[in-house]
Amino acid sequence: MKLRYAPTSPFVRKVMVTAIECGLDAKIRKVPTNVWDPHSDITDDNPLGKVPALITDDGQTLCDSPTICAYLDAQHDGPKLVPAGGAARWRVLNLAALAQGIMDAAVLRLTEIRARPSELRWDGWIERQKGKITRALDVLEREASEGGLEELDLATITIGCALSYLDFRFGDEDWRQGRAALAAWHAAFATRPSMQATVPREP
Ligand SMILES: N[C@@H](CCC(=O)N[C@@H](CS)C(=O)NCC(=O)O)C(=O)O
Repeated sequence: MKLRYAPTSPFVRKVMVTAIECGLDAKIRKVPTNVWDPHSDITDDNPLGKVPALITDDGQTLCDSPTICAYLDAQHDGPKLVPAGGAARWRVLNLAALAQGIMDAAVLRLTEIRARPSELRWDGWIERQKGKITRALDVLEREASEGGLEELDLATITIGCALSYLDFRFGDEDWRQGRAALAAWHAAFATRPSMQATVPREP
């Protein structure tokens, strides 16, 4: 398998952590990709021009990290990262979607701040994204305080990567303030070898 990746993307990190936790990391060749380079060939693999994109051994290209993670989860015989059915399945998928939403909002915020000319910056948009992050974090704090994040699954992987991304890009804003349970959960989760092996770095 081949993974088009960027070392700072939270979506890519989620895929890489998933690959490690599923024991598939050694089967994936990682191809560094700068999606913002106008000469990048990423659109040959992903028409959306985004990373991650996974090219499977049978030549399919998969885009969007939830799809890629679902594919990887289907390629191993160990405990599955998404329960096969019942209420547990929808809970994991929903929490994963919530954490994915934090990533989406954080990346949109960063793009607005970094990529858009300052005279065109839309502060209302930035505030809107911040609100999404704050409300989602409050839900996750409740989950953590009720012991709802104890399993290793797609939800906890996505939450761990989303929180670490906030530290990486918005480290001056203390998401831990008033969220002691989530902070403690994240501190423990971040020590997993899969998280340690994928710490984001500027290229
Ligand atoms: N929903 C996608 C989001 C992927 C995404 O937005 N990746 C960013 C990097 S963090 C990207 O490639 N952006 C380039 C663009 O939007 O053109 C996923 O979960 O994989």
